[in-house]
Amino acid sequence: MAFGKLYGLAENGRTLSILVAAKHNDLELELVQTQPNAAANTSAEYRKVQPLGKIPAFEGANGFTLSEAIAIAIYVTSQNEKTTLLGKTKQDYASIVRWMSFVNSDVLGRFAGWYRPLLGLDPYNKKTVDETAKAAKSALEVLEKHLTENTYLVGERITLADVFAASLLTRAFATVLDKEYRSSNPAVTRWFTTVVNQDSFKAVHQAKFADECIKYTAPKKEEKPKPKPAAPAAEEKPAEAPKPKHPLEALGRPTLITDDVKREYSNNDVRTVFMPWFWQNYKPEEYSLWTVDYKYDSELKLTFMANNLIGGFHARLEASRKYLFGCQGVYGANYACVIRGVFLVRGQEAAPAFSVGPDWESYEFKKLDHTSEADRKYIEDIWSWEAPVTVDGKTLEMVDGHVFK
Ligand SMILES: N[C@@H](CCC(=O)N[C@@H](CS)C(=O)NCC(=O)O)C(=O)O
Repeated sequence: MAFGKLYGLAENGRTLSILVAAKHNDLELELVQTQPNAAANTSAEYRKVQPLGKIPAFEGANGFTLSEAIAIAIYVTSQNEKTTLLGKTKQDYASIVRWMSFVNSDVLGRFAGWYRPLLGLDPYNKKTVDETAKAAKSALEVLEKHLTENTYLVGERITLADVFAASLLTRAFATVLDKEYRSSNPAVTRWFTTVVNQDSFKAVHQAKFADECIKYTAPKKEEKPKPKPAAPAAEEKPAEAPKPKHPLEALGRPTLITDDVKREYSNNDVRTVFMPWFWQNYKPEEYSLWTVDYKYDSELKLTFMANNLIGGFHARLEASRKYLFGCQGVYGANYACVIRGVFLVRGQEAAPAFSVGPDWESYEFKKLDHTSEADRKYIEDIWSWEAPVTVDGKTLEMVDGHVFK
């Protein structure tokens, strides 16, 4: 039987730290998927466990409840009397709490203020983001300095301080702490890499490292699907400068060219002309069809911000432009919206085309079956921008969207 329930999300740093600590001590926790959206987590029952409706929160099998990531992480870890994660001495223990508190209060918020606007999760203001980025890096200098002289945050072996701090930094390393940052901050990079490569950590989360800091892309004035497009670049147009080969180059030139699909889509009524044309010309041996849905809908706030998020995602897919066509839309209302989409993808896998975008793993890809009536209808609904989507039994109308062409 599980020791208790942990309300949160495995991808959320604060939740992750507790899951890793539990794994390290072979303690079973039941993860109750709870989105980090205090505005949505309003039930009186949840508020009894986490008064502000945030995550993480803990509810023991014995009825004991606890909020605050640090407290939960310590409580869960201390269930193993022999744990090494809480240090050897009272000074070790106090130092562990010191680093946990520092990262929870003075580091995580600054990084979130840097990457959240870039990811389109909060409004973007260049000056604020630049200042926050500086503040985030300067907070991390404290760790760089400490870890230049010490292997771990406290003592000579991994403690809860390391597990907790590294967990809270996973999204920063996956988005903004790029290669350049890592090469000029070797100590914090060496430490983070060591901690996330522990078996107990890897069993819960595979850390990612951004090659380049993600960039904010200003949303374009939205093109509705109907207007005539500028003629798309020819499929075989030679690159201006020598660029590294895209893995999908290996598939060769298809008989169905995405530029033709894009042109047909832009120039015709979607339901009555484009879709019949598409089904007639679709080559399942050359392409596949995928739903591309945002994984963290509950983090979405205002619908225009969700739409900016789609715009940024599409802009970051530039290197795969000739291998993709699709639409993604925002459905629902402010504080209750989702992102749903359908893409035509060169090849039979989604990853080679989408992984050029550093935020591609924020999306869930499910292959559609072009021979299934239901899937064909879904594709037509999403591409025509006309139909609502149903999520958890609720009908959500389309608000806005982007066409990737
Ligand atoms: N002091 C709390 C902060 C918890 C917190 O801010 N959680 C974030 C996710 S990491 C959240 O739930 N935010 C939702 C919101 O503010 O709407 C703790 O340390 O556990």
